[in-house]
Amino acid sequence: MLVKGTQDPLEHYRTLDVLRNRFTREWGEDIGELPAMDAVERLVVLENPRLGLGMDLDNDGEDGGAEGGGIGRGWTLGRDIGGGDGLGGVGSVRSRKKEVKKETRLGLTYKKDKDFGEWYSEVCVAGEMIEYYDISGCYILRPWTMAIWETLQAFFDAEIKKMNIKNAYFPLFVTENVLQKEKDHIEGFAPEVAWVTKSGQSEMEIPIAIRPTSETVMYPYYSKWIRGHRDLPLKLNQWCNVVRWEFSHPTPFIRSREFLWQEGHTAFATKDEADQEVLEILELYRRIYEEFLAIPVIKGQKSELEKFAGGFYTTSVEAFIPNTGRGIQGATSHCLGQNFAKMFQINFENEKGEKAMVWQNSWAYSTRTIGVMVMVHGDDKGLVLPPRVASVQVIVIPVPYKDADTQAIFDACRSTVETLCKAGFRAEVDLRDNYSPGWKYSHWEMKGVPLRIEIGPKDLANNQVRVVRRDSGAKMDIPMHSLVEQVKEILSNIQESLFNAAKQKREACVKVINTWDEFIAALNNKKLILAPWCDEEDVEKDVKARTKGELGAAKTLCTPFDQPRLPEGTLCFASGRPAKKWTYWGRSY
Ligand code: 86X
Repeated sequence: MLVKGTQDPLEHYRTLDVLRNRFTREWGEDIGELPAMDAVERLVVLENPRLGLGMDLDNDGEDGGAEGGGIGRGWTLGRDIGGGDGLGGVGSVRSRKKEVKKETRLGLTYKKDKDFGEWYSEVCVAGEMIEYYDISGCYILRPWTMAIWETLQAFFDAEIKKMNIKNAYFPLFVTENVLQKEKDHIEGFAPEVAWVTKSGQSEMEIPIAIRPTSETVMYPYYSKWIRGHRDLPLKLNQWCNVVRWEFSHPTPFIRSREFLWQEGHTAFATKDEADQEVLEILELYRRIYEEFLAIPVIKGQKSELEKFAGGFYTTSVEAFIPNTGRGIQGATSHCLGQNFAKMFQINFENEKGEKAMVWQNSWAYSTRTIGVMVMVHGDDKGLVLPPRVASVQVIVIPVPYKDADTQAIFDACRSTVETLCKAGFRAEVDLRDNYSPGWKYSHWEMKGVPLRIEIGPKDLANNQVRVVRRDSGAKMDIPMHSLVEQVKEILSNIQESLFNAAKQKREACVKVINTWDEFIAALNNKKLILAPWCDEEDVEKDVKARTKGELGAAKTLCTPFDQPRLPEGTLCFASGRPAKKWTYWGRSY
């Protein structure tokens, strides 16, 4: 194999395992995705024992690791049998420059502010959160993702247990009959339902659906289990996956065909109890976003058009993505009223011995939370993880110079990690000897680790470490004796700074408007619009129709609970009728 512009004095790169995007010395021996991968602009494999044919690979970055698999990030398979000289000719000055730059850093191809969509996919993959799968809209959640999910899960699970909500697990499958039971609200969703119609080669007698949400799976049993007022409240939650076969553009975490979530389904004797729980759960969702993911959210109520059709009212936490100017629903907490109780006959005998219907709630948050985090905090170097959710909060990297006592540096690194772990931090050391310190810096920056500690000969001599913040790039030297206190301080400062920066960015996007012209101007400027509204359903439909286009229509995000004063006589921006409330509008995910 001949690689253009790649220095390979050790002759490591003998073979490129095309199927796995890995360089190997021998077939089957994996020596990793090397930093020099990006330096290869074009390579010709003259003989390949697996494929039999010679081939020509272009590293033009167009593939971007997106849809359809391909052979990996930035690589496309071309065919130019015998056409290349294996050296790719003499590169232009420009392309040589590019090679040098690419050789020294493993960076992202796309910029957040320039190509946001491509940047997002690339950062999810390069940060090792996600791997694309060969079914469109399905993604592998890698350990780096699952650790964050588990942190959010541990928090929420503990909080709902304090509320005496119990976990249960209901089946993945639902029969057509049962699914159709709530046909009014299923109607609109029907195209998204995935069905199992065969077992082996034989058609099944009755096809079964895969749950898109579990109302129809659970509520027949709520009807069975609830008899008298002493059976109430019934408060169950389940952690599971759901499948919605979406047709609009799939995006990792944000819109995937299968995702993980929790769904809570509760039943009460009174409306008051239900109302109170809706807000208690919504507050937990706010805390997930603001306290863990460092993302500011707006709590509010959904409009009639945007609420869960089967419910009574819907509350949500809404986040905002400044780069695309889109709102994104972060989580929802619904009061279902007695609608489902009617459909599924969930009745009970009250204290007076009369037959009554239960009041129900349902609420959910999903792995979408993690996508919002990537979008809000990530930068051109990769992921930026808030310390509270990062599975590695501190990465320690040895920096041995040529004549330095490598063993002593390694020992100092190990003991630093031990000190930090004992103090309750999540710290790791990267002692790999096949990567340079510089490569490791980029690698862990790409993965978004909040704090890096470098230990070199000078640090060793001075009994100090050098720390570098992922969020700001700020560097400082810390004496060993105050390591624990200072790391604690810096991590909590990073958590706070990330939230403040995100909040400031969002605030800069909020635009208060009063007229239709102002509304359109703000929409075109990617603003999060706060507008006085008459709260009429057909007015929202009209706004949707009038703003329809390539980017999608504008709609209400929520009516914030926190309402600014609405001066007497204020008119609706869209209808000119008297305004009833301030409502957030915008395009959304
Ligand atoms: C709406 C409503 C509700 C329990 C929640 O938001 C919280 C947790 N569920 C979910 N919804 C559907 O009901 C639905 C139904 C079908 Cl059949 C579907 F294919 C997709 C759906 N998407 C959302």
